[in-house]
Amino acid sequence: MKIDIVSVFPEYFDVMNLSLLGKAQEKGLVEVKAHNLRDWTHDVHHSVDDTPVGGGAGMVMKPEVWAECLDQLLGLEARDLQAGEVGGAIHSSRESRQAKGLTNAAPRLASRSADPSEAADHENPDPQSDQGPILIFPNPSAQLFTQKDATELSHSSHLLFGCGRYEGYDARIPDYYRAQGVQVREYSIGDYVLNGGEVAVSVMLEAITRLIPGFVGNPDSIVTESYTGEEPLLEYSQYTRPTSWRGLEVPAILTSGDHAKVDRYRRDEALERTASIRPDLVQALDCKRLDKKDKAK
Ligand code: 6GU
Repeated sequence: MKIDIVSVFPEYFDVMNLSLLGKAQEKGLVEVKAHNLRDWTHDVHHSVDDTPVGGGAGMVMKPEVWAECLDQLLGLEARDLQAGEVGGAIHSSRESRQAKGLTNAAPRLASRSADPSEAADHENPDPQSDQGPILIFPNPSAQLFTQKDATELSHSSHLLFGCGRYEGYDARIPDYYRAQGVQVREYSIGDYVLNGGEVAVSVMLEAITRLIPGFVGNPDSIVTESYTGEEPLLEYSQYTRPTSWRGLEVPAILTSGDHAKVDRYRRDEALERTASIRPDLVQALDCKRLDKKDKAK
């Protein structure tokens, strides 16, 4: 997987050479490259932002600088869109969302979508079908990044992250690249505000890359964990030896050697914990997947 990151603080990503991600780079599983957005400026001040049109506080990242950078990294020619290419308007956001439905799905280039069965499908990612680079913008006002997104993106061969700082980036940037047939995603990592996208990209990258086959030593360790699979529940509590420690005992069932009972105990604990801490996840469970003993709860 090729990973390009664009930021005004590319040094943030020096840590990508450490730990498991560093090992994965040595193994050739991933190749991470952080670029400095200011390398694509032409003025003496290397400015990347300007005041918001319509007024208000803060600064907004300029579209021209971003586009010169992204065109180069994506291998695209600059061009002016014709009226109608972005949901009936060159303007971003509300008009285009209303025209297309609020979605991260991109209109795909004809050359990339010759086979309609290969259409981008969040429900059923196909590791075999490579749909070209995916352009990802961290944005606190976007949809929430989830384990499902991480799983889908882990099958991609090229991810390009554009880190915004300050009050954000000109909303025409993602619209323009969608109209160019690029798959564009915008994600928030949670309901809180960070100073910029760098930390959010680090979080998303860690969630995505650890799912690449061969990245984690024991692949079993990532299939039972929280948020994973058909039925995302919080994980049950884990214990190790000694079974008796400072007056606290490991639940007796776990030392019984009865695997069916252990599985039942762990599932009950996961369900109870999830219902208490994340009732939204329990509500989202497919009732058909719950067994009779679950329903008795
Ligand atoms: Cl993606 N960016 C910023 N700046 N703040 C955030 C975020 C992203 N997700 C949550 N807060």
